[in-house]
Amino acid sequence: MNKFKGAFAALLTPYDSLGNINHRVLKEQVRWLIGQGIDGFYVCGSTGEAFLLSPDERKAELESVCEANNGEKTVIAHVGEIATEHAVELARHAERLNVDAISSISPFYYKFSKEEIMTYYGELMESVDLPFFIYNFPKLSGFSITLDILEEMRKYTQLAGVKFTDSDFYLLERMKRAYPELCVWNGYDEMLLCGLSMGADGGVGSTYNVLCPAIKGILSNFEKGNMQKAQEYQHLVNDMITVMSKCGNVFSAIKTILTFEGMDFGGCRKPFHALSQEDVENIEHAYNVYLKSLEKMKTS
Ligand code: MN9
Repeated sequence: MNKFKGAFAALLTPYDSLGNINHRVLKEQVRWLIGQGIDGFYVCGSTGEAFLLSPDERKAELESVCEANNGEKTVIAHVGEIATEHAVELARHAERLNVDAISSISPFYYKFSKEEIMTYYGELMESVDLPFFIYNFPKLSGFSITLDILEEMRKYTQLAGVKFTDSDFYLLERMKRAYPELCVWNGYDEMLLCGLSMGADGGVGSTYNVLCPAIKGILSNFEKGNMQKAQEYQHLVNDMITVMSKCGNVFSAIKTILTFEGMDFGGCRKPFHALSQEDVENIEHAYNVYLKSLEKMKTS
């Protein structure tokens, strides 16, 4: 079994009433997701509010996840930062924790040249002895990984794949076609089935934290060639994502559902806004409908 195939939850960061990371809830979440059938964890990515955390908080978060996971599922540490040195420091820390892989968004905010970004990735890959996944998220990073870039980066044996958060599925297909040995993860949960159809090996997603059984339903039915059933699961997922997206902040919406499930995640760090009471009620209603539909689908 390839440990990089399947469904990986982009973990969220829970906070206590003082605004500090709530490690107890974080560990509970890891165990709960293992019970739900998750294949692994993507730690301190966009969903984990990486850029709203201090480097020490990111390290502590990864330590708690590894402790709760206890070597059972795949752990991928997102170590992306603007400064190469900072990312390298996080990568070395992740290596000491024996994670399965590291991953990084391209350095952002400043308009770094392609060469600067390639040097960043090269130095990061060479700093540790771990498989590496490029985090391609052009909409937020402003930088898109192309086939030429992949070709250049293949000189690093650490390069293991791409987390592909984009809806250019033609590019995803071209990547898998040219480099079948690279693992490509679909990044937009609402389009998981498109990504799989074009060759993705699985997905990393924020909504996997609360919709894991439906996500696994998409993956397993796709694998069996049962497209109709896979589509039905994608509809279930998307009905939820539509409601969650209306809240403005999907992460707070997911945290709200986890709080319904008994894990008090708090909100997101400021400047993110808290959800309105109306948003919370809409999410509660949609989640109850989702749970009922899921039960029905399991028995149909
Ligand atoms: O990690 C997530 N990306 C971002 C992937 O949120 C930036 C996705 O899981 C989305 O949250 C999800 C909802 O749009 O597809």
